[in-house]
Amino acid sequence: MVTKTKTSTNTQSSTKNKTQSITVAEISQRIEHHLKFTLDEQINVDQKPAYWRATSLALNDIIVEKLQNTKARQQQSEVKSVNYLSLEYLMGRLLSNNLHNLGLYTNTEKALKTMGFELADLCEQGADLALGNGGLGRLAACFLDSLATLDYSAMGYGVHYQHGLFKQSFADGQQIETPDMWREFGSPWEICRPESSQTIPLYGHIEEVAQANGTIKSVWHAGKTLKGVPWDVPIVGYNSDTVNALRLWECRADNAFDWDTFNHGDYLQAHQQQVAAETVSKVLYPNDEHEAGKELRFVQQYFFCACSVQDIIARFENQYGALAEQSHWQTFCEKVAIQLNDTHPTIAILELMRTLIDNHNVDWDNAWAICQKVFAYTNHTLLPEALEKWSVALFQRVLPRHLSILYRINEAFLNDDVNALWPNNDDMRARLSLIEEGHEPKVRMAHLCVVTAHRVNGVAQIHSDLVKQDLFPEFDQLWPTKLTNVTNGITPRRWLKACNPLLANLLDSTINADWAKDLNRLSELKHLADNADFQQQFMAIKQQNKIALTKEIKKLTGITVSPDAIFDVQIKRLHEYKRQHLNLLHIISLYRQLLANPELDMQPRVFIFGAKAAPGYKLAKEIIYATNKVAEKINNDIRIQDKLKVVFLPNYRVSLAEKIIPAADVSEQISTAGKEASGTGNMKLALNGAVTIGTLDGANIEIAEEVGDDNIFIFGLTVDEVKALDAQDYNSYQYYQNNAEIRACLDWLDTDYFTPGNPGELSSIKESFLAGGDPYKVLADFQSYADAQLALDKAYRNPSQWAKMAILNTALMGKFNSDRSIEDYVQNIWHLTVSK
Ligand code: OX2
Repeated sequence: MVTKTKTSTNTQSSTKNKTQSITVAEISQRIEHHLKFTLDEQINVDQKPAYWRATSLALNDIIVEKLQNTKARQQQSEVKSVNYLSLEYLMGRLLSNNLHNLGLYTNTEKALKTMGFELADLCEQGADLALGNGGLGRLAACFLDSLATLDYSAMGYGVHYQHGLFKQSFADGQQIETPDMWREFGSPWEICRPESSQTIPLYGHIEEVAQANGTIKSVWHAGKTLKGVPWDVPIVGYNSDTVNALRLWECRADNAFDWDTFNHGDYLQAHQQQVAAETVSKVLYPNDEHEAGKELRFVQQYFFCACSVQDIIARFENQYGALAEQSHWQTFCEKVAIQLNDTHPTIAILELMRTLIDNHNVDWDNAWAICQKVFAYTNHTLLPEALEKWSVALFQRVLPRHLSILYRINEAFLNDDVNALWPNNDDMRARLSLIEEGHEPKVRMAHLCVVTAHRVNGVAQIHSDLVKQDLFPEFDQLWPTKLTNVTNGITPRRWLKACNPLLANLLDSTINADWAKDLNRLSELKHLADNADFQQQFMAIKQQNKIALTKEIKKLTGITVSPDAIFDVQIKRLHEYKRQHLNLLHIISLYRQLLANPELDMQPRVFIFGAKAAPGYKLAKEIIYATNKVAEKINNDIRIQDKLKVVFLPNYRVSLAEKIIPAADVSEQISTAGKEASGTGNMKLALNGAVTIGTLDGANIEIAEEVGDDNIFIFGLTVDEVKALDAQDYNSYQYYQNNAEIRACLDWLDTDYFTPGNPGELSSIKESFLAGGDPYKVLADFQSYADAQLALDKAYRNPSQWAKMAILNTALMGKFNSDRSIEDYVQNIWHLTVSK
């Protein structure tokens, strides 16, 4: 194999210490330079946005240099690289994190002080990059951080949404959505790469053309083309030599095609084409774990996959020379891994097949072998409504060539693999087929992923077990080593070092190691868990963080809460399976008890919620409304003497999570067992010393294994018990009839107590539990949850017992470092080597 060109560099020596040695004066100079020459601002203008931008640009200069060095080094060492394909990235803000990861936070803080600014304050100016919905998108962001930190060569691929996840506000308790404008005035963190633009064909028809050698070749005549323009966001590793990139595709009209050929002279019509093309990357679909099956979403997914696959090939050819010979593709498999983050990027499989066969003349068997070696797939959910299926008719119209390839894959799969294990078994063929037959035939995207990928992983042990047992048992029989587990993780850089500086300082002075890289070192805190002095320091920090959050709550909602109360936090997307309404029901029950007995012996508690509901998810929005209405009543009821407060913080997002998590005492992880694949908020909260109240679901199980039964409050049905209830036809009415507390709370919702003058406004919640059948077993778990809450209240009132629990939670989260997850992927799936 001939290597094209090897860039000669002198970047072999480590640059990590170089950035750390950038002085305060140098940083000031760089900021002033951008104020003057990039932003045309007078120096010392008292203007936070300008200083935020200048600081970000100054930092970006340093980062881009490191990015270039990284690229040269990775090229030279010819290491394998992973391409992470994800429709979602919840990056949050970048300034503070990039500074921490480069070791420049303190010096920049000093530089800005001399200019009259607080760095922490300036960081608040940045918009969140909210290019995702929830856990799946945040996981992708944590993984990019870890890949760069561990010096792996990686490219994140995503969509450059003009509008990320909508902004949420409340009007009389109802959720209002407005567009997110994260780059209204541009973003200092992105670099446009016009030279890597892509032209993407779609629609049209296929022509079967006879070849000179007697074979038939399918030629796709596209009806339209789109242009993909890449924007790179640098991903800075923590205390490492590496800056990788997140490449986000923006969709534009393809001028050469639409503008000239078709619309010659018709300027306005051509402009329409432009507008239509731009809608493809205009908005992030705000559905979390629910697929709506809209054509625009399908085109968005395809556009993204096609741009990314073409770019992966172009980058490979750029380094190793044009992919002319068959043998060269062997190298491609050795150098390229592609990870599909859920089924959203599945079309990448068909796009690579198409490109290999149609554009590079690779024969079918070789093309298929390459795809099987390159692709791996992560499953994030068992919920049937989230498993993507696209109508065959839509596929046929938009991607006729891809559909014909899919049919051929299916034929080979059914006739060879399925038939070998289950000969002439029509039932099994129908069950496993890539096509779901019926009134409207559909393509099962997850089946295509499993059939192609060399590894399929779930995201927590129990979830991966259920993927094998319940979701894909036949696939597991067919390929016993394909299905595997990689337990999720979170980056301790953002989720402790940057967001909780007080605790980070305590850890720095207690642990003689870079715990933010080697999180297992936190286990050294174990022997201090009983130490009165350490307990006092640890809890004093929690108290300070609570005071800070108290101020934020006041600012955002006007509600006054006491930092002496238990801060009980449930922050995640709003979904029935996550059971915010179980939490609400318990709050209503506590309120009832307090009204009956205002002297009730309990620690005052503030229940804090943060959650966005998908705009089309009616019941989720009703749960938000109900929580806000119950909160309004409780917060203004002087009879209960501030023992109970309920706060629903608007516009929950990464940057708000960073303020809530350090202040949390209690972490609510209360999904119905078997429904939450992993959860990652549970890990962030525990790492910051919150004690979990949770079900035996997702990663809660592994958190419980790490911290031990004494340091977590587990309640509720197990997965097997949930299944047993379903098998015997779960009857939620029984719980309503037999449990007086449940009955009283639900009946209360029918009155106008919480919605004066408007009885019945909250009845839909009660109805979902009764007539609706309570699909997520809220009533079945209620008593067990209330009992666990009582035990938790008691534990909190023993300060040294609680402090010990909190410390042990922080101490024992080492496993949930996303660096560990990445090393698992590297060992079992990607087989990368470090580029040093
Ligand atoms: C989420 C899962 O619901 C959550 O349990 C998991 O922690 C997260 O992905 C990261 O793995 N959309 N979001 C998810 O799954 C899907 C589909």
